[in-house]
Amino acid sequence: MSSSASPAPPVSGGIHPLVDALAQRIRQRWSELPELEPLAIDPELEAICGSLDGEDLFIRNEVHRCRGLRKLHLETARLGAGLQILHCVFFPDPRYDLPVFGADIVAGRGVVSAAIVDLSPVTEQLPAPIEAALAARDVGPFAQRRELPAWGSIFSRHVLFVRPADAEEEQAFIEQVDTFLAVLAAAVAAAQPQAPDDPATVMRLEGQLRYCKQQKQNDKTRRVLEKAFNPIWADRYIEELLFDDPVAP
Ligand code: BLA
Repeated sequence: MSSSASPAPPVSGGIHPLVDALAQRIRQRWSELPELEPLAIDPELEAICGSLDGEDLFIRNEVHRCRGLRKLHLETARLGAGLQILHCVFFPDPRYDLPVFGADIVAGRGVVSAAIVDLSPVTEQLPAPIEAALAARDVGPFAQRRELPAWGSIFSRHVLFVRPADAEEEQAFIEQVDTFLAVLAAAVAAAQPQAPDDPATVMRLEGQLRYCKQQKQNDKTRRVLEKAFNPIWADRYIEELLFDDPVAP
């Protein structure tokens, strides 16, 4: 199911090898999606550079869309005090019966404290073929699983939330993300759109709105962005780029 593993590239500009390797894998996977095209992004948000307490600060944002997914967002960032982040969310077009793909890595001073991946339902349950494929997967070797915060009720029962113990577990995490993306790609290939005013579409739009609302309760994200930039900027960034409310198709 996974593609051939390439060796982790050297640390470049202070990017953690796991962040870099996972970003490469995600880009490779999205390049295989149907009708992939870049979305316009405010140049002020595309590449952000600065410094904080003498540390380099940067954010790189890439945004695409494809058939079935309204927004594919990948952010790689270094946000002071050695904090490195990979943030990735694929938001479905609500006309399609598809879940939200999300992945997040937080690394500080070379140690990955949080690695999470999920295909999250926007209705009561994941679509049956996705549920079956995730249930059948090899769940990996991870020794240190982490407990979800309360707002994490949006995630599926297959969510993987770990602190990778070593390079081997970091590689295993990449393969897990790859599996989730392959399961999503198969669902995208099979999905057929429903009408914008179909009750199922409307329900999925509401589910996606709920997903965004819950994610915005993650104070840890907000705090880091407020410290690196400022509260007004952080709020705009979260509301307009990270978890903007979906509009009706
Ligand atoms: C946790 N997210 C965190 C933490 C930080 C950030 C600093 C605490 C690290 C830790 O608990 O070890 C920061 N994450 C960011 C920032 C961005 C980011 C600044 O993405 C973006 C600019 N978060 C997401 C997505 C998911 C996610 C898409 O953005 C999951 C799909 C999950 N992050 C997530 C979870 C935690 C976390 C579950 C743990 C929260 C907790 O334990 O309270």
